[in-house]
Amino acid sequence: MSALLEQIKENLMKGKANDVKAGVEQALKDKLPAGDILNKGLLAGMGIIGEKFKKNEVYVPEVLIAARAMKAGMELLKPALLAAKVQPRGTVVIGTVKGDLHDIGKNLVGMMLEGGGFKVVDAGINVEPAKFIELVRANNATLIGASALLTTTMTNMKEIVDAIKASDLKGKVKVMVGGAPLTQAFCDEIGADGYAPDAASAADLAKKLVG
Ligand code: B1M
Repeated sequence: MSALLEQIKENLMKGKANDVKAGVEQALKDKLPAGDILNKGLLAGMGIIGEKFKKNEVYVPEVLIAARAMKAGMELLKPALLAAKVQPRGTVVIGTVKGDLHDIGKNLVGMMLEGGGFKVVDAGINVEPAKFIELVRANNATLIGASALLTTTMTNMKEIVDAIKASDLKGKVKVMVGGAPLTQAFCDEIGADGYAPDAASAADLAKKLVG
């Protein structure tokens, strides 16, 4: 692999946003393919951070800093990706469910999904099932990521699953759920398509479900 792409990957893992930007700038000047800069540089670094996060080798702050470096690199790379017609893996609408205002975990999930190559539409917090569906339709998304941090709001996830099943989106859009009080058993009980315990696993699961 190009030493420059390796450098971008390493700098992203260290969260050095300015160095990532400089690396991407240089790679574009050197006419490296935009897809390689994305996959072998930025996404490769974010993937390793995700694995380390799952194993508790790095924590939330390191992930946030790496994600910020990723964002800085992506801003420069976006025009080249569009020109090269590099497609995202898919579009995910993420949000915190109705009645719930916690968004730190949801934001982290969004960053890891972007780091995994997905386009992410962030519906925000306190999101009604109808809003999830509206955004899915508006963005041709194939996955909903619903987050809940309260035992009193996690039950609202079933409404999203039921609303999808009752609509013409049934079979076309999957629902992934997560948040501290959730379990795989709860996911099965409400008929969601998948549960992920943390942000890195959410990106892996999204790839399995629709990637
Ligand atoms: Co709240 N709160 N809070 N709170 N709060 C908890 C969740 C609580 C456990 C604290 C406690 O009592 N020990 C408790 C819930 C109890 C329960 O239901 N079992 C609680 C409560 C009770 C409340 C209020 C009701 C308090 C009150 O007003 N009486 C109130 C509710 C407001 C509402 O939502 N309607 C409330 C309010 C708040 C603040 C606004 C003050 C603030 C939120 C700020 C914000 O998010 N912008 C807040 C905070 C910060 C917390 C704690 C301290 C931290 C949550 C957090 O951000 N964790 C929390 C206690 C705790 O967890 N120690 C607590 C870090 C984050 C990275 O982790 O969100 O779990 P987490 O995300 C993880 C995974 O869960 C997973 O990936 C993430 C990263 O790996 N994940 C997904 C999350 N979403 C996912 C989606 C996926 C996949 C994985 O797929 C789509």
